[in-house]
Amino acid sequence: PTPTRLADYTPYNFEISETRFDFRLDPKATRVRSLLKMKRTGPGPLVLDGEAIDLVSVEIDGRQLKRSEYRLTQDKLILEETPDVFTLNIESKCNPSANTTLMGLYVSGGRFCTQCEAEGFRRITYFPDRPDVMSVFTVLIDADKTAYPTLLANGNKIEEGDIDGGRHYAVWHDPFLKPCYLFALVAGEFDLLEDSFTTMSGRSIPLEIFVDPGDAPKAAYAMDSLIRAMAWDERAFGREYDLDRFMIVAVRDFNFGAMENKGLNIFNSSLLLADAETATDMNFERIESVVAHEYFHNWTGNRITCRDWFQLCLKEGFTVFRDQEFSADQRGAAVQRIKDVRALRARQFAEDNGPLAHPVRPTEYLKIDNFYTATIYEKGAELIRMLKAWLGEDMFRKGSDIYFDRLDGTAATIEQFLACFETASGEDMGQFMRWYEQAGTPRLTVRRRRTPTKPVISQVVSFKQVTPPTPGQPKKAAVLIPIRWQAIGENGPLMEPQLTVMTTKSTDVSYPRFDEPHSISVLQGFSAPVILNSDATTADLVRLMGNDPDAFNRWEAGQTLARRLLVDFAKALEAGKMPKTNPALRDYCKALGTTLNDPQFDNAFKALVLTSPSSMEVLMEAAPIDPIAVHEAGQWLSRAVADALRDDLLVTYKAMRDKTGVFSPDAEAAGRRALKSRCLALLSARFDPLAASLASNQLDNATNMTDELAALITLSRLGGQRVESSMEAFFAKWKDQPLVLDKWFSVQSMRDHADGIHAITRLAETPSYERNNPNRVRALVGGFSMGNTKLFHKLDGSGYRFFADQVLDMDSRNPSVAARLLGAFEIWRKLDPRRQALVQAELDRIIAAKPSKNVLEIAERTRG
Ligand code: B3K
Ligand code: ZN
Repeated sequence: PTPTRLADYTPYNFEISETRFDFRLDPKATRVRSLLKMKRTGPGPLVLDGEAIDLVSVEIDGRQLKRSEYRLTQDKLILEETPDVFTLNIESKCNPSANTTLMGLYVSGGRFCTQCEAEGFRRITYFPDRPDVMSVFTVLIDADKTAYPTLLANGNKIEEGDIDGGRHYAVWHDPFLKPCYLFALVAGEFDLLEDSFTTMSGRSIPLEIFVDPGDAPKAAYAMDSLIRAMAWDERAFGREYDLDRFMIVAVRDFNFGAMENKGLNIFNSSLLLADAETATDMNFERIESVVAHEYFHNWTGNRITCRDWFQLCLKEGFTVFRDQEFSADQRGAAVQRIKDVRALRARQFAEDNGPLAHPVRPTEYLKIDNFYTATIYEKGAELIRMLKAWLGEDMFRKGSDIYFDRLDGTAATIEQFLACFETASGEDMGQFMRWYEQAGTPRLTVRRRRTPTKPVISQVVSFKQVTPPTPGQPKKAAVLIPIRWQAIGENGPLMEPQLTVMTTKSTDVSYPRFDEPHSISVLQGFSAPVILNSDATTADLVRLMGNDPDAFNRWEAGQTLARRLLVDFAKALEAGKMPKTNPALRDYCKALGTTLNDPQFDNAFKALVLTSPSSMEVLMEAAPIDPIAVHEAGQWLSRAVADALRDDLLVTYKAMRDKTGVFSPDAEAAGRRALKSRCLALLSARFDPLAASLASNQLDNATNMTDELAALITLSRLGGQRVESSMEAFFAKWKDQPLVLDKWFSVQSMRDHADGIHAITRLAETPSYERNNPNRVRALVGGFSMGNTKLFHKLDGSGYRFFADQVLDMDSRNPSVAARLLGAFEIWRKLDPRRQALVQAELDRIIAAKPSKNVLEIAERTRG
């Protein structure tokens, strides 16, 4: 297969001034008629995309074309000759009930829904399926009235009525120009949750969330989040909602989280439905941020869209940045930043330092579905954050205002985006653009130069940057790195925070002499997405943990200490030695205790300080290494912390118990539960009866899913008698709640079962395992590959084999989900040689099985 290349971009040779679709819905044979008013803007044939659909007829200006007048290939409809201005009518058929790819029009739980981004519209009817072809859509839906009482599409409903044969219809009109990837259609029986929002100009917008019958109360938190997001976007970016209504629909079968279709967002029900009994605090948090994310796309994505899919980060990076800022505003900036950076390190750094590394704006792809990556989303968001750090708050806002003003109604590029900030600030964006073009995580080394006189005083901080080679990019140039830093003494900061904008490979900055011992807090707030290599000593890091006014770096200092310990432990364990207690470990535990007992810090922050770096971070730093040694190093560190702080952890655990008896999903209450769970998890690392009895009690008395699941996970780690019966009881209690059953599958998939892979295989064979449902498959196969270190990486290769089988099995039905699962192999070069050989064999087997383009692209790039 030949890749699509950014360098080959050419504008489409037609404009579509009007687009009408007429859907006659039938699960097995849906008929789609289109009417397109075409105007030629360039030479060449008319080429339309179409995939897995049947063409019935083509007409130009009312005349049906003979078979010899058009060409039909696997995925194109080509008309060599057309007038310059004409009306095109096409009729086609598709089979939504047989569509297991969940792209295009499909059926979920007896309801019709669509997913068109990136290239799903071509599975609905023949059309130029590319984001730079924008048009005004009018959509008529006609369906059986009893089975499909609700008929929805984008925009405003302009007509509805009954037709013969028990059918009815609705006509929807979206006045805003949009590409077809933002098209949506939904039909079925739903319950409705309604509210409204009054915009900054005083328009009252009805808000409607459509869910499966009975689920309406579970949409309350999503509604509340939506209203807060709408108000925030007005405040923070001056963005007002534009249509007359805003709708969200929840569906159970969905390839990813959610989709920002104009005026009609479609959500995976796992990111929309929540209540205390069935959802964890993490679920609530994700719902808040994804509801906001999709809503924010209305301006960053819909009003201004992407010229081509290489510009995906234009909408995704900016929108992730916006949702992160929203969450920071709602839940506390430091805690939010820490969580975002943890995720960035575990996922994006792993991607950027492995075989799948690609620039934030890639230059070629086989399947664009494979590029909805942590790099495009999360690193893309980091670039916007750096832009803001560099230009300052006011210039950043000025630039974004120019962007919304200048490019509204267009399909834009990264260059056009940056030009707005250039206009606002007068700064040259040339070097900043490298961040979009160069893959790989820059290494930033910081060294203090000390004067030879006593007392030892640093006057100069030297920074050096290097970006290692990535596939296809051997040489890297220096990037612009905004570095926030500050000197910190025994009693707090000795100077104002500084911003150094580094533009060269190395730079020195000096600061006044201080006569007291001090440390340098570098990259405050994580001001750039780089890997920091610092010469900070244990004493420096302990000082920063206690005194850095930047809460992020207080946390970061603890992480750096822990990371060093974990790397040492992992290497020792791999060599068959027991890790040794050492002064650094004692200092680390002591500093954790100080933070834990300091009343000025909030509980959510303390929970994060007590969480050590992810195994992924340690694996990357210690590579190549036995992943089980990394896993055990983590357990070993937890145990050391728990031994040192046992009493404090127990006191805190008890103090964090809820005394109100009323569940609230807010940040404060969630922070208490997070700290409580963290204490329980640490205590359980001692494998003593205390933790087991705490967990058992918590499980028996839990009144919310956060506590219930935390207890279940703790028991499942402890093993022993209670696990099997608890797992069975949990299953029996929740078997009718699919979102909770997903949690059960994921806990099961991560257990270190006594009979190894057989237990996992059995799970995949239980009747409640739905092989066509992405949430269920992600719970089992994703949970296993990302969360079951011992069984996935077992040296007999059984884990890798099972995983590859599951990927291939899924690929036969749903290539985009299968390809995403396969991402679990991206770290294979970081493993020890024996495991590398095992994974390589599985990758070869996958490639030899002639998989879908999606899986082939990931397998081949991973294989290298
Ligand atoms: N834009 C969609 C993602 C579509 C993924 C297509 N493979 C959701 C989002 O980022 O908001
Ligand atoms: Zn998005």
